[in-house]
Amino acid sequence: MKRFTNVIVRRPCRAMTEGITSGLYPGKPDYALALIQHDAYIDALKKCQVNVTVLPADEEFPDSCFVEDPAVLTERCAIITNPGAASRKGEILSIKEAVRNFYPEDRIEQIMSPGTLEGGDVMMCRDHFFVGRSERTNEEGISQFTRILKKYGYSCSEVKLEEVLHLKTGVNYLEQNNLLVSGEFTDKEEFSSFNRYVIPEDEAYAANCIWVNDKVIVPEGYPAVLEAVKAMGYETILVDTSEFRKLDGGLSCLSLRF
Ligand code: CIR
Repeated sequence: MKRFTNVIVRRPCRAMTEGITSGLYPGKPDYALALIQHDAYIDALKKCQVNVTVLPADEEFPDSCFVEDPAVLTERCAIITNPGAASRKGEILSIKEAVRNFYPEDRIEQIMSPGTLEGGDVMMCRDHFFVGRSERTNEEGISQFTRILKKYGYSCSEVKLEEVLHLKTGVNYLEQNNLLVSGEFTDKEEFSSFNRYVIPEDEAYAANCIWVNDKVIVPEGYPAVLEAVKAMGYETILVDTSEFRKLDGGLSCLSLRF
């Protein structure tokens, strides 16, 4: 099944070494290696029948390669977010410019202050969106987001986060009702109707896999998750994300898929 036609990514900038990190995965990113890994990520996406738009690095914003956070792109509208992290708020200007190439002006919506929302907290399951209430996404942001989605015929429900950075740090939808769940999301009632694969604790990072047109991109180094995704019947592509992981970034964070 082909759901996505386009993908937007942004090249990592040198300043990524100063990006936000929880320190969960220690070390400073190696910039040269990050560029090589980013190239491999783009190659993987190109194998998934999508057109990849590569935005130039933006040195002003260390975390700007994580393009998933400043926008949520759907089939019917684009929503420019208001990131909860102060150092990331300015990322919305250039992402809006990029989004204008794909959506008419009257279909570009915006989350306004005091509402905050980051795309990493948004998980799209067909016409329903789960949104994480996190340290980056607040109640007001969620209520604006819900109102916007409703206008376009989508529904939305909130998931409270206790431990992880973003919703998709710990749970990801692989279509066909298949869900990867880890940690605090394992027993959540709101996901009980999905076919859930529970990620082993020592592979928690790999809960963040991405489905792109029937292929699943899996981070390198997580054999149990790789086997599980294959057993679900998906063709898999491995990408090493070690340098982005040091900034709490995963596969989904590095692209907007629409
Ligand atoms: C941040 O803390 O904002 C970045 N270092 C990582 C963002 C990861 N994005 C995502 O999960 N969608």
